[in-house]
Amino acid sequence: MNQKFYFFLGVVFLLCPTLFVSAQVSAPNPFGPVPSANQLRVQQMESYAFVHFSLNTYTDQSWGFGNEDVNLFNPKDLDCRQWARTCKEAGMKGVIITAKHHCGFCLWPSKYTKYSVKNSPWKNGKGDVVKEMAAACKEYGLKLGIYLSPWDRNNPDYGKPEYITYFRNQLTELLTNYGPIFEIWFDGANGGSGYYGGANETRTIDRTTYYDWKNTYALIHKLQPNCVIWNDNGDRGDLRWVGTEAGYVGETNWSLLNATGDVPYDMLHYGLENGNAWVQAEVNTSIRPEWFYHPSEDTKVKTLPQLMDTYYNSIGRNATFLLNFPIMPNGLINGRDVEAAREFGKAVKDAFAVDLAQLKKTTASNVRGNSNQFGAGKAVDNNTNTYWATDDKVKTASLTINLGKPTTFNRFLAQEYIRLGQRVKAFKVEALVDGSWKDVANATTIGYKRILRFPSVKATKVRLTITDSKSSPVISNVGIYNAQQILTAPAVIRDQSGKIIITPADKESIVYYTLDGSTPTTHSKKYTGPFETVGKLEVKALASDAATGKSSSVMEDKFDLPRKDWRIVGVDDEKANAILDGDPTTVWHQGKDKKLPVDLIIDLGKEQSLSGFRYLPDPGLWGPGIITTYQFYVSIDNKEWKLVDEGEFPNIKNNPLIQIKKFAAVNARYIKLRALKNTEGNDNIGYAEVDIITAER
Ligand code: FUL
Repeated sequence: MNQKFYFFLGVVFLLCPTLFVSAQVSAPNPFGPVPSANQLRVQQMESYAFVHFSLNTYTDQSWGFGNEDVNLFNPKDLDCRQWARTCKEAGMKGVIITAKHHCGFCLWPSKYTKYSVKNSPWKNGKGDVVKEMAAACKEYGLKLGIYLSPWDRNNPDYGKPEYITYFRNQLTELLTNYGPIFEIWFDGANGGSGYYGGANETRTIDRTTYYDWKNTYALIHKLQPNCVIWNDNGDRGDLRWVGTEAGYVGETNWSLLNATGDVPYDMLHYGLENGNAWVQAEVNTSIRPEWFYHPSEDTKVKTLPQLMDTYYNSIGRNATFLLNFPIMPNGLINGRDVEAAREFGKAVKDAFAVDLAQLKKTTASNVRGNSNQFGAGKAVDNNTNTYWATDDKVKTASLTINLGKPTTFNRFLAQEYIRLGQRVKAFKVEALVDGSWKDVANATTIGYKRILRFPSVKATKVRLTITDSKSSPVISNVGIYNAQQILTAPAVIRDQSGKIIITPADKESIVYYTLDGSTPTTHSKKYTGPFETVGKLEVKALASDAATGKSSSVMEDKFDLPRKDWRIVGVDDEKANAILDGDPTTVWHQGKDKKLPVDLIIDLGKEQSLSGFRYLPDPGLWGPGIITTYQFYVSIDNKEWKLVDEGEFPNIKNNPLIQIKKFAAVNARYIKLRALKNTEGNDNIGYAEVDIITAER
């Protein structure tokens, strides 16, 4: 080699020392548990759908008892392609179908039971919904998942060892005949009353041991090596439930748990910072209040702001998002749900269409070994396989993105390179506004993805500072967005006296409403404050932004007679009126001295014709004292009581919705809601609201 060449090498060496150092810098070692390839694949899917369809669809129930007639199942227009199209338009990457819900009815012609589509009138018993779903998924490029309820209220062997063979036989059918399955879902509701082949009894099992999960998992791994397991039966799967079906996970969300031991609610919700197993969070919720289709919920389809909130509170908090679509008796998703899904898919796309940080000049307070390979630019290079990393000992560090000119934004997104573990414990975002740094947001964990929302800021630079981390931070992506504002529909309540109170989410917007069932517009009556009403009532309201003229979706609510003259009997606690104030967020719990059965007696002030009641439980996560088994009595004189209804509130623990129970019309002045059992197995009984349904005269 000649001298010139050595001279050239020397110059390069002097000018670009980092080039030479970088060759020797090794990547950070993984820290703590890391996701498996299957877990990572599902986390990267971000959102996927549920479809709930079974005999419940035809009986207007949430949980079937197991004795419902198979002849009810006869969808006239079943079209799994419509379901797949809807999921696709919502931006979902897969669909999990309720192949078998708790009632035991199978949507596929299982060889092992008569209780399936093969004995229904649909397609003369020749149909297979799972097969049609699998074909539709393939056509639309979606992955297929299976919900197979371990609890089977129809099977005569449920509770005996024989049922486990049956359960595994069904699992084998589903995991062999329908192509690749990305996720299998084992619901936690297990054991209790049921038909059980005619026994009509209550059967109790230990859900942690009865199913012999170890061998069931081995079967799944053998048949579908790429399938993840969701299991809420005290046994760890690949993903965890987040402790609520309301559509959010904790703001702090570790993808970790311990491999063994109990998982209390708070751990489901927040994960476990120092857990020894990777069990990522999956937020499951329905596009309507309930999982199965109920015509009464046609006006309760989640609005765009509600769906966007769920998006930010799941995907934006390091979880995957599982959104349910109930199927109607005709075999289709209702048009309102289709529209909501479409709007949602579009709004997410629009919000994240332009990443203002991408390829912008970015610097960092520390770069691993000063190597370009781990430089600040790797966080804005639109490639989540590369990352900004710091030296091993560094636990606080910052990254500054130069936007070049004053730029308006209201979202900040960050991602850790989780193949090396979840590390960040706390971080903040600041913006350089008119030459000085201003705090924009503070948060805790990042994980696979974290998105922060805040009021619009106009700044030239943005700084992410990791303020605390379990190990040196490894950030694969940072994004800055200016998402469109979406107006939220107002909340409507009717207080005890009968006053209607309408509250817009944004105090500056104007509310318009109607009381005659018509759809409100900006020409309808303007809301100027609470107003008195009498009798049964339907209120529809929207919020409108004066500046842009844009309107929210419409909030609709129906109210029975006002509860003006109602009085809670035998209770000397003013707070008890929370039950009657119309406000779903105020709650009251019976005193600690009470032992089950616990009664709530209400004097309605005068005799009325009653045909049902409503119970809204305390929606809180901690010790809400939700009633699961009840009796409902009425009386003319508060002495002689008549039992008019009794039973269970299905799935009320996971989904604490308003419960509506109807009975044959009866005259009464007093009502008594008797709690026989609660969700916590103790005597704590709480209520947000109790109301009656008066009979039409
Ligand atoms: C719950 C079930 O009991 C509901 O019916 C529904 O299937 C939901 C996804 O899981 O625990």
